[in-house]
Amino acid sequence: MNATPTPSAVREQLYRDMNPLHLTPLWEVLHALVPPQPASPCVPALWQYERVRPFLMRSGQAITAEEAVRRVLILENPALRGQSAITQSLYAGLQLILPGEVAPSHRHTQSALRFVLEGKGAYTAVDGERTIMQPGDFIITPSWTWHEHGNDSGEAVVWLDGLDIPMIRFFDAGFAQTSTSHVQSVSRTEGTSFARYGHNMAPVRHDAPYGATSPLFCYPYERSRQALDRLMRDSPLDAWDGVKLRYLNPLSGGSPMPTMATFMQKLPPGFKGQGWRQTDGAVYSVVEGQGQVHIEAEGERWFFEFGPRDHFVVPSWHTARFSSERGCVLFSFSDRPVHQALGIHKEERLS
Ligand code: 1HN
Repeated sequence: MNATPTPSAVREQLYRDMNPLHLTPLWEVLHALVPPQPASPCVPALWQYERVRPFLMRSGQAITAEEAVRRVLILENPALRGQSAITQSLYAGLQLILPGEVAPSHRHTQSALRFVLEGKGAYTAVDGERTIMQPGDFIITPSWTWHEHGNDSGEAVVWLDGLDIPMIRFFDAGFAQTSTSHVQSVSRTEGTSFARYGHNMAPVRHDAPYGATSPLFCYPYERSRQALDRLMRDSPLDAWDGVKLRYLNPLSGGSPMPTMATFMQKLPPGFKGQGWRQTDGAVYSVVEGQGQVHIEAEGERWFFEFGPRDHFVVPSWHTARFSSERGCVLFSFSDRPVHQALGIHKEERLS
């Protein structure tokens, strides 16, 4: 006589028998699919510029910008190696262009931001208009616009690229084209987009030339820095963020790109911030000064000391708090606009 099979044997047999039909029981994975709170596979990480820079310069000897198309070292989340991702939805990399080089013209559905780290005088051309890059400038490449970079200056120029690559990959919506001409012809003088949209004014009969993306290609550091300095002097300090502003699409009041929000903040000397967590994982680029970030999630802790041009990532729903003895300025970007569009953005501020 056969003994009645145990429930677990019945189940194992069921799983084995239906496996060829590509069927999987939900009850084995349900809790992982809808966790009680976000459980990001990403980990916090820091890239110190002084340790990264030598490899960036070596890449300058190993390959030309032209051959590489884009000479970039990708900042990969240590928990997502091989995926070209710094969070599940965002890509970040450091791009080098040497004097005389051109990174040839192409376009893609992925949106890109640049944040200039080192050197000045390189340009990025978008849609027939060049923008000369200065350290601290935040520059946009809207989805599906022709863009190339060049360097007519005498110095190496390095910037942070932030793209929505993993997000577009998730939607299987990536398209790209290489231009037949390396360098697009200039059709507008430099500063045209800034004159049209950069002064809290807009052309009377304008449309939105780049859809949901800001028509302003460059947000100069000088302007952002002035605003932060002024607010630091005579406005109350936020206990979590110091003084923090978000960059705007002047035509909509929303984020500069539909997939990525960008921010700049200043922490005063002696700042000891409170902790917060939010669902949008964020990438930080240190502009000036020094500071520390404490990060905590699920009983694990991280502590990073950062200085100019260092980069770090705070993944979704990790509690972070800043402190700074001497003060600092931080640029950051995240996928917040997508969370907001989906109605799933959450933030908690601890006190
Ligand atoms: C890209 O087009 C740029 O235009 C930078 O500078 C990084 C990473 C992946 C795909 C396209 C650029 C990129 C990229």
